[in-house]
Amino acid sequence: MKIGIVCYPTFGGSGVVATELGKALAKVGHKVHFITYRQPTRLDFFSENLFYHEVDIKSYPLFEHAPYELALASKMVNVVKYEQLDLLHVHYAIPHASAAFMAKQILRVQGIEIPVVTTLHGTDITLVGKDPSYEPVVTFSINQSDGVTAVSEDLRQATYAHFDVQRDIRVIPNFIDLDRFKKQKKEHFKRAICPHDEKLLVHTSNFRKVKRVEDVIRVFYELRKRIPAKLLLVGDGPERDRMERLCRDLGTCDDVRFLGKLEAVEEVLSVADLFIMPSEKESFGLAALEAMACEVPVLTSNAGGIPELNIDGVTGFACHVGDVATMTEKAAYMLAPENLPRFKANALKRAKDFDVSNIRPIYEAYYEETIAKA
Ligand code: GMT
Repeated sequence: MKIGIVCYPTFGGSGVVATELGKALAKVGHKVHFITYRQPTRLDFFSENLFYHEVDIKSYPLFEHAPYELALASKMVNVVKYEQLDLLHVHYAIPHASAAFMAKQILRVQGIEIPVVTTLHGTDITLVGKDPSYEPVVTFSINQSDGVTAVSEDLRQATYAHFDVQRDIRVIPNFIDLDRFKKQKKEHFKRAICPHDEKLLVHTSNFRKVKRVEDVIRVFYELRKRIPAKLLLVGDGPERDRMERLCRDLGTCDDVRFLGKLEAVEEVLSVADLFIMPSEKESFGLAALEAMACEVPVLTSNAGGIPELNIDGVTGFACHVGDVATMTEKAAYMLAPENLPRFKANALKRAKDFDVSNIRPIYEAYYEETIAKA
């Protein structure tokens, strides 16, 4: 197939899933055309089956905000027409699904039918999409898509709860490339961070409020009173300054390191004993899956679709949002020498269910089904 993929090219989970899916499809012979405003972060190599089309966003003094959606729709029209695409797969509803609808209408007038699949990722539904400033367009463009997928059953239900959507929504979960995300031998790195054999906790996120990084630091603060431990925080975002201040106030600076944005996150995960993700909302929790693939058990909240990934008491624990006391208890329990090996093994076993080789064929089958119906 010739597939167009539209996504945010940044570090965010939806962009990562879109890029990794495109790479996996290209590997088995599909021609994949990425249409984005910047080269996707994980697409920095050459492959005969991968193509990248940059959206030109023309600025003009009259525009306070350049009309990205129009530029994107125009680029979609041209790529579909000249590359003779079979299908457009847009990731994250805003504004990709409505831009795809516009492109579809323009192409129809020219006698070209292009099926559109929209994948809902999370905040496009649970946070931004349901805001009245976007809701009517999101509802309309989901209903106008030829196929709609959500990354968890919880997100599927949330979509029906918040929007007047009549379409069937197929659940296709996030996935992981186990060739890349696997425990690597990095003992020297572990010794440098934890010279006295302290337990190492890791958190990765975009440091937005919804990630509740404060809970990460508070759990760590409480845990450290009970066992020697260190904390690594990977990523950056609006909450980082406040979190650095919190660490100073709590006096944990010597044991906490902010690493900023890091591409090779699997290297850090390879030395972690526990991954922590106490999010307020999380449609799936790709970052937790990345940790599990590196044999790291996960301490999470039970928000959104997380419990569909993290099996409570088996691969980690999924606690109520904001329940720092229980999270601390569970962290101490998992890190105990008699428990940790079991949780690590379970985390890896569960991650294998989400290997890209299991999930890619589900997308391929869904594309074929959508093309046949359109
Ligand atoms: O987590 C974020 O803030 C980024 C966001 C995105 O769309 O880039 O992630 C969402 O999509 C990921 C991939 O499908 C999911 O694994 C994340 O759980 C989801 N985030 C939220 O729902 C908050």
